[in-house]
Amino acid sequence: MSLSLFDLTGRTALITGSARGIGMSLAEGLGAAGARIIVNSRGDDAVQAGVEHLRGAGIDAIGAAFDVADEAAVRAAFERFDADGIKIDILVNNAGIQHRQPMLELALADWQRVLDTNLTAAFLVGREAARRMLQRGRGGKIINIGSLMSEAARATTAPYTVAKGGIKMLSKAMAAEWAAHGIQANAIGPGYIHTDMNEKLVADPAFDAWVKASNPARRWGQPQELVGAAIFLASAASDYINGQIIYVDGGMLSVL
Ligand code: GCO
Repeated sequence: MSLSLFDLTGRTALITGSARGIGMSLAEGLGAAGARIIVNSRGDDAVQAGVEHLRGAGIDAIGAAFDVADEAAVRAAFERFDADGIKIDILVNNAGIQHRQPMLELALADWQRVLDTNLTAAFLVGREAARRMLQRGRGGKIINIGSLMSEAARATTAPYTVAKGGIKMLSKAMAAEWAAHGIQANAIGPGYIHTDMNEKLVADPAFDAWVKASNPARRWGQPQELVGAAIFLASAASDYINGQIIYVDGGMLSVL
């Protein structure tokens, strides 16, 4: 079998929240596999820095700064893609925030903010991307970034947990409506990955020890370790896979 099955040359990938962290690692990985990368974040400066970083690595990259949780901003961004002749073949709904607080103390505004960014945004961006994939009749790939919290809860992370559980089911809903049109929608569930969002957890000796004791791999994951699953789900290798979630967690969800 040829490795061209995993070749993304000629495809364009929009990765939301890709100016840093997991999103940037996925941008580097999909770019190295041949895709043109659209870097997204809310801020122009962060997007431009991400584009320059990727270009420095020889990756074809452009930027699109917009708030993925703002319906009007998402629509306007896709209208700009249309006007510029940019056709998105691969969408990675990666943008996400964390808010750790016991539910009894949690303000509705914080609950809503996490759900808007971590779940509703995937619907808003997915809807616009799928609309165009259907119109083009060439199918496409949607990869939603879930979490261990797509499957299990950790106290003090309720809105994040609920949103990531929703990401798993949104991937199935997308498959239910769009798979017949050649759009494969799936999810990746990262485990405890050493990113800036988790820096405080890594630095906490008790939490660090818990992650290592609870994980058969006995270590935190690295963002780059998500790239293989992303290339797989972004490529022809997954053309008959719909509505699945691949946990890249060292086995943490598989053991007691
Ligand atoms: C936490 C962490 C987790 C990880 C990751 C696990 O507070 O427990 O932020 O949510 O970020 O999502 O899969």
